[in-house]
Amino acid sequence: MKHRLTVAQAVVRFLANQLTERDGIRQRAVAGFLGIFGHGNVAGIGQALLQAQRTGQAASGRAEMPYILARNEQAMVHTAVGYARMRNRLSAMACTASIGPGSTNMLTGAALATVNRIPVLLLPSDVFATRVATPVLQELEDSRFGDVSVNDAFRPLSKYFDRVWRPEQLPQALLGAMRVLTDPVETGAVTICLPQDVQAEAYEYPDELFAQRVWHVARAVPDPLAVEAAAAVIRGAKRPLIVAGGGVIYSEASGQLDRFARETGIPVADTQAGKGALSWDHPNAVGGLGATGSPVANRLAGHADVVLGVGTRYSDFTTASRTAFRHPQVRFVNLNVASFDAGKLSALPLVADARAGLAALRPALHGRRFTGDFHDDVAAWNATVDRAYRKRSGELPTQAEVIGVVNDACGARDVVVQAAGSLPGDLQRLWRAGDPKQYHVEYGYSCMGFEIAGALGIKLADPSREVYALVGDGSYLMMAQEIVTAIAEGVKLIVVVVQNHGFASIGALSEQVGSQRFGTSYRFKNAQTGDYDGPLLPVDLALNAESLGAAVIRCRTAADLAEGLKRAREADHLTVVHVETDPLATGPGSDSWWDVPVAEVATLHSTRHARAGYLEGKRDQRHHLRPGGQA
Ligand SMILES: Cc1ncc(C[n+]2csc(CCOP(=O)(O)OP(=O)(O)O)c2C)c(N)n1
Ligand SMILES: [Mg+2]
Repeated sequence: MKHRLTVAQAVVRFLANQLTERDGIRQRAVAGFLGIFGHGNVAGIGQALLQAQRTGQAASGRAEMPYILARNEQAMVHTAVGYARMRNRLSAMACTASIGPGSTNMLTGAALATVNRIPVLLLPSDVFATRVATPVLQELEDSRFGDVSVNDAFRPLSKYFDRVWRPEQLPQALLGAMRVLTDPVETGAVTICLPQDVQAEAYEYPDELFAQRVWHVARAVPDPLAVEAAAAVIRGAKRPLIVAGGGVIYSEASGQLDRFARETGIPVADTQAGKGALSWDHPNAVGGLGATGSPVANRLAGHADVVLGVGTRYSDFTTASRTAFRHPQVRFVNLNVASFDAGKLSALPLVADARAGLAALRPALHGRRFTGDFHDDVAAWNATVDRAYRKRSGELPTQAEVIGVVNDACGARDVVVQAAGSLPGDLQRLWRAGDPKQYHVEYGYSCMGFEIAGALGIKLADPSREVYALVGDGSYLMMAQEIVTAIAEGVKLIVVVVQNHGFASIGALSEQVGSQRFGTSYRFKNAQTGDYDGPLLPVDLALNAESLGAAVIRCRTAADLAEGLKRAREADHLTVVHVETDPLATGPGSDSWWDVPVAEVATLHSTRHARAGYLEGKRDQRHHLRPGGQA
């Protein structure tokens, strides 16, 4: 049997029949489409989605492929990322965009997905394969190359890229896309460019293309010799430390990590993506590691002679730009599903799924136990966090207080979403995560504007959880429009807007590097100085949110905020809670360092002073070239 379908119809029907399976649990591999129509996809994918909706509704009362109309293409990729991350990468969403600007708007989202190793399927529309009416509206012509389009910019951002110039190429492209989307090692942005004319072209596709296909997501087991070697290094350690990354959560390895840590006594620090892998009050938890971490974890890292990294990509924030690990003989053992990450820091690589790897490693340690002396430090740090949560200082609440109030309001299963600004650092240090899926800070790409759009995807992935998006005013101004999408879909979010009139984060960083907070506050430009040091701007983000259709609660104090969040929880609709904070009030620090190079020569004293401090920080930077597998 053959089916005469357009390319677009075949794409939709194929995707509706893909499932993933891990540990015996099946789910849809592509749960739905997000999109914005324009020329390029309105007649192709748009028609196919309509047809799928009509036939699905008639047959089962459900669209064969659900569709959500987004408001911005970059944001819709963020939504898809939030969705897939919440589903531990076992279910993803597709994004359809029109030719030209609609498609290139997805580039930032593509990079974000790939950096964070989160599956998203991007279907940018493309120029005519026939080229008969070239240049079409929104086509960028290239006088050198006849076969490139703006979509070629997706190539370096995608883990798999294809362009379907002819209908017969489609099956290979789709199968290739599914392979990468469902592979924990390879996954990230997958891009299939669909030329506008080809989308509408019909072809006799064989029946088998649309048969239900189950993509088994394997738990790669480690090589036994590598387990022995890794266990020998760990057994020989005096002061080991575990670094838990996002891989622990995606692999659902929290139970194994809990057992491993309790049995060995090894302290566990976490990364932004791994936070929540162990509950904050777990006896072995020592908080975040690195530039946004806790001083306790950083002190332990400084003395550790063996570091067991589990599912971490060792970003500069995690390693404090490679100043965190100071033991002269420090060695790394990296348990990671990707050999690319397993080999980092000259580690002894243990290439495996986090859960399977921990399960194999535990017995190989032959009951070796370490007695740590970190519990008093953890208790002292927890008391510091308590004080920061409840510091009632000055007129305006501090950001730490805001985090404390939101944390208190959150139930164990609630989710906090963030991405950029000063909040990720404060959250990593101060947030108390009690569930592996509670803490969702996108800190691989740290993309302003992810928060609301990402929160929408998270809520779609698990409607049973309350989802709090914490948004700085800078991020809000960049990308708040998905509030409208959430309202249209009847998706309840709690959006906490933290108004501090500019970039508290980059302002502080600017000061640290000697740039005097130049150009980082949202104020009127002062004609005398040329700087933004005039009065505050008459911006009212609460009113802005109201204009988008959101219910809004304005808060002045921490007590107001607690009350506002209570009301927001009780409501059944999206609520924006607006609070102003003091941009200069900083919370407890990390005792850590981040490498941001300062001008080597300058006429400004502030820069020269900062340069001297920078060189001091750099003295502790290490390459970590000591082979991890050798004694
Ligand atoms: C898309 C994007 N542009 C620029 C940056 C660089 N950047 C990081 S934080 C920040 C300021 C964020 O301001 P806001 O959301 O108000 O948070 P605050 O720093 O005040 O906490 C900027 C510009 C970024 N991370 N993402
Ligand atoms: Mg701000």
